[in-house]
Amino acid sequence: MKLNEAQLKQLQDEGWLFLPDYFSQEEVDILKRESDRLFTLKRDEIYLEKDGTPRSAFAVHRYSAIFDALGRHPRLVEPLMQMYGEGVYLHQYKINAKAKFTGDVWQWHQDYGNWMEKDGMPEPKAMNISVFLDEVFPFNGPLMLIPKSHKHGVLESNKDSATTSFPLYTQPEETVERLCEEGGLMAPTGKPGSMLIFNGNLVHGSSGNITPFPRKIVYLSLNACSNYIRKPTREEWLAHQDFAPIEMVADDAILQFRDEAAA
Ligand SMILES: O=C(O)CCC(=O)C(=O)O
Repeated sequence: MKLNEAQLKQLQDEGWLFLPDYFSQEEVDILKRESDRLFTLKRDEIYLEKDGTPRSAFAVHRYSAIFDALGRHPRLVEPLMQMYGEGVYLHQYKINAKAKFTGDVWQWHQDYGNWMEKDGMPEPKAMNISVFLDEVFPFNGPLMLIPKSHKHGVLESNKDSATTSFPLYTQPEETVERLCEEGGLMAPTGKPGSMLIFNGNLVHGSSGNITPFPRKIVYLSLNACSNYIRKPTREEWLAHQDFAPIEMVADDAILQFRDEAAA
């Protein structure tokens, strides 16, 4: 799937693009069921909240054929190839599960600042493309984005790295305040199957979830192949080192798993 001129302009100017109903309910049901299964596994790539509820499952293409297919899906891969004019590879791939009642915050940060400093990514030629697995409401810890903040490039960050998740360089409160005065703040909400793309330099974060509505989002961080990381310092599941261009699957690839998902 290719983006049209207006969508490309929105991404360039605002740093994000939201497309509701991008995957069908049947596709989402297959993905959701599989994500529930993955969070029962005990693996180093699966992180839990303090109380043991699911937090993030990284590198899901390595242990799930269904998520491998999603990571090669043309509706996710083609827009990024279109933007960069070359093949892209998976830099990071995760499902973030913000559990009902206890789902914790993600501090304000820029992804590219982390990819540059921790992984040695030369240029901001990488973006996040995500799919909602649950309905995202204004109240169950939606991802919040500061529009236009990507235009500032890599911002000075807090280097202490301690967060409620894996170590990340975060943004100081005064920077967030200034950027929000300039660009406002928005949180895309919508049905399962909605898709969100956002620039690697866009400042984002999310608050806790004290509602009875869980909020699972899948994130692919796709990097242009020529922009492969030069100095990886983190666990491989946080910054992959298979720099070969993604080989795409057919558009109906998720639906091929319908019988498996029903079993
Ligand atoms: O899922 C969220 O709310 C935020 C996730 C995020 O920013 C990250 O994993 O880098």
